[in-house]
Amino acid sequence: MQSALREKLLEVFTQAQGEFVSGQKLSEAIGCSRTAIWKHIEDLRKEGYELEAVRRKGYRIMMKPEKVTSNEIQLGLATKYIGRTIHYEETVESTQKIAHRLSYDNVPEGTIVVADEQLSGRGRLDRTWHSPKFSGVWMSTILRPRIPLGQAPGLTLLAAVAVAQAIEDMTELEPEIKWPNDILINGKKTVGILTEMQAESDRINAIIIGIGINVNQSVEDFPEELREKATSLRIENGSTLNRAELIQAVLMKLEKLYEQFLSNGFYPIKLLWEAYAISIGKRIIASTLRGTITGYAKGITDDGVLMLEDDHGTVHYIHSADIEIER
Ligand code: BTX
Repeated sequence: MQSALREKLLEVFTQAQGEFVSGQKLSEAIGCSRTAIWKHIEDLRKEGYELEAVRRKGYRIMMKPEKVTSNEIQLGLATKYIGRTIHYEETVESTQKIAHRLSYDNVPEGTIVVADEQLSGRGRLDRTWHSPKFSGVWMSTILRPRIPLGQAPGLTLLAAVAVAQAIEDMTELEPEIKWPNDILINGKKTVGILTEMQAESDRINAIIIGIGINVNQSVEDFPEELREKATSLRIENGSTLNRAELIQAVLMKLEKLYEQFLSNGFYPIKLLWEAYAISIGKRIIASTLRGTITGYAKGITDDGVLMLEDDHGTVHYIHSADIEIER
């Protein structure tokens, strides 16, 4: 929608203070047909505005979308460095992409990139991550740990624990983790985590943790092909959540676990992770870039690598795969 039209329309609704405005009045105020008004209303709905339409009365605004701007996130955020520098944009291609660029520009550790919408949110292996406007947490965090490369997988698992803990604190839900990076609620994918690394030879310059949380989407907000396997906190919890507060909770957990990781290694995090894990101790099918392996998921190593014992008793150490629990 042209932004001038959009602004005008919102202005009329704001002046009406929650009362109905007739289609006629709107079309006069904006200077376009009633059919065009209806189309603009639909566009506003897609942006997260809740508008009620009643025959003969017209339209009224019920709720404006809350944005997750830097101010909202920083107000009351009790972290030392994670989230102290925030790069916010309403709409981006991908927060990961921006975080990579900022990281090369040497922004401080703990800088986060947050958006209200991603046009090409990235999953693993160049898959896409559906990131509609105003309804989720789409965020990337830049960390600069001084650890050997081999310990990096632990950070993906650490991020999953941080998000699971934040969800537990803010809802009645019981998150479960499917190795390595999916958080499921009632068996459906609610969170995706993408960890990417900038390294030179064996020195880590940065680890960029991308977190996508489906927060306030309704079922219809998901594309058809995802409805069976994806869900949002709102769908499962029955109420909307304040996204800025959820981000704060995630950042606080993230910093606490990261500090623990830097001083005591991955082992304490591993224990926390195992308490949420649903894939360990089960027969699973792991699809890796080199092929599929079926077997028994024995556990994870002290660095966060999956140990899978195949039917010949050989243990495979899996760094990256999609796994499915065999039924
Ligand atoms: P993944 O490869 O494990 O998951 C991607 C797959 O999940 C897709 O192929 C699709 O089947 C499904 N999917 C896509 N969108 C959704 C969704 N909203 N909810 C549930 N399932 C979905 C997971 O990759 C890692 C995702 C990280 C996303 C964050 S958002 C902030 C940051 N910026 C960015 O571009 N990516 C990360």
